[in-house]
Amino acid sequence: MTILKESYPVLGIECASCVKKIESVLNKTEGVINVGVNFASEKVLVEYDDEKISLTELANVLKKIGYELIT
Ligand SMILES: [Cu+2]
Repeated sequence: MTILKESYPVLGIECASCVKKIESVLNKTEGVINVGVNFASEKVLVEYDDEKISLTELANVLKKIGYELIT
């Protein structure tokens, strides 16, 4: 497996509950190992197994809950 750890900007983060929501949804997503959302910089640091989930799939997970991952 290939573990990637990358930081991406996310559009739509407006408050602390957005941060919690993104973290909890991504933490439950198969292939995601670790997630950290930085509210001030509106970025998500995500560590994931790229054989289990692609960046496109990660972006789709966020899209479904109303956020846009900029890749
Ligand atoms: Cu919010």
